[in-house]
Amino acid sequence: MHKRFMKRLKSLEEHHEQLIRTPNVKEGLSNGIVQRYSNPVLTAAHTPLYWRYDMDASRNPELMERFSINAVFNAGAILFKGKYVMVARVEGADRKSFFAVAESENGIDNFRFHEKPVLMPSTDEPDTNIYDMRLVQHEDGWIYGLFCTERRDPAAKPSDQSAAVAQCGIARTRDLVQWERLPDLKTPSPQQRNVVLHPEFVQGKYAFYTRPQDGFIDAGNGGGIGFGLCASIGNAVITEEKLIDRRIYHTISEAKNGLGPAPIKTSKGWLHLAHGVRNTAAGLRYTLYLFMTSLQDPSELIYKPAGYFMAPEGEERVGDVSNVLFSNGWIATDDGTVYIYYASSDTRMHVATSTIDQLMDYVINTAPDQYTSAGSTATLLGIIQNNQAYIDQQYAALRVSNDK
Ligand code: M1P
Repeated sequence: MHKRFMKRLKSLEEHHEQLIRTPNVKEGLSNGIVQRYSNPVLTAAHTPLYWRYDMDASRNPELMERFSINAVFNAGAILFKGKYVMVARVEGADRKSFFAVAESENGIDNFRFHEKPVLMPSTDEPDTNIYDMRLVQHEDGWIYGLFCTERRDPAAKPSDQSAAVAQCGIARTRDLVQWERLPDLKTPSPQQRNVVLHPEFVQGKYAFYTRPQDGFIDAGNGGGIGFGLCASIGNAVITEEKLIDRRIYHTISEAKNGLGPAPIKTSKGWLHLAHGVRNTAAGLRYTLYLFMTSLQDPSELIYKPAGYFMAPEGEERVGDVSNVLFSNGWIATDDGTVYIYYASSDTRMHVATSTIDQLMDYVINTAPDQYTSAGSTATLLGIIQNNQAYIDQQYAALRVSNDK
């Protein structure tokens, strides 16, 4: 029996190591905005074997999983001590999520989880579920992790075991190991998800991007991505939320939207990555979009290209919640490279790369939404007109080759 156990353990270890060491290569022709890669960077199978299996042959003779992992997704990201670090949402087979740190030398592959998951302290009101951390190195010196804390709706009837209240949990750390939990953010909205801390003080205060919503799933009257200031992070209360990117009929974010990671400061403005959600006959569809706000006032929208810049493709389309791309982590390095960490279909993590210059060019020089078919056609006709010299040359070449 011991021999069988050891043989199985060796195979599991070999498969696991092979998975982690699989090199990632650039996938297909980039659209000039972002470059996708061939393999996911983190999956449930990347989690350490010693999390999932009891390695003692006498307690676990069949070497079966004792703690199954369902998915690894929606990771926050940060460059920490020269390493590309993700704090991933790891979801067990029991549906509870927790955070775990994984790091890589190059940001593209070879992500390996730290030995233990994060033991997040709770507030006086214990969390039922915590997920989707946004990491930010704030100018006050702390690394903050803002995340969603979910608890059963106290007003729900006993027959309703799915009604929940989502709020923004706040924790801070200096080493990504010890976390200090602060009181949850208070806002005028009954529910909050996708809250992000701005990396700099604004008017001497902590600045938050919010996503007010009436219900757990429905945004309801929550009009879009909001912005609010508060003097203290130890007792964070936002009394006024200003809408900076509202939901609009017949756009990619007509149902709801939410900010992804903390914005990146560029020479022309704050670069933001967000997700937009629209309804379809097949359910909700989540895509990613970019916009820019002013350096003087990060709540003032200055550029927003029409539509998405990334949508689910190929295997990204399928998972626990299909047709979803979600990103709450990106890293900009000193050489101008941007590593966009995104999850597909609430199941796995991927990376796409770009540069600050490319993303700024995309955001500044791509036409905004005109909100009608006629408006979109006019935008397209403008591009075709600008390309007239190229088109004439193409058709002239075609005529020559047809005449031969
Ligand atoms: O299932 C898709 C996403 O749904 C929620 O995001 P939002 O609040 O914007 O709708 C979150 O639960 C997120 O974790 C999840 O990926």
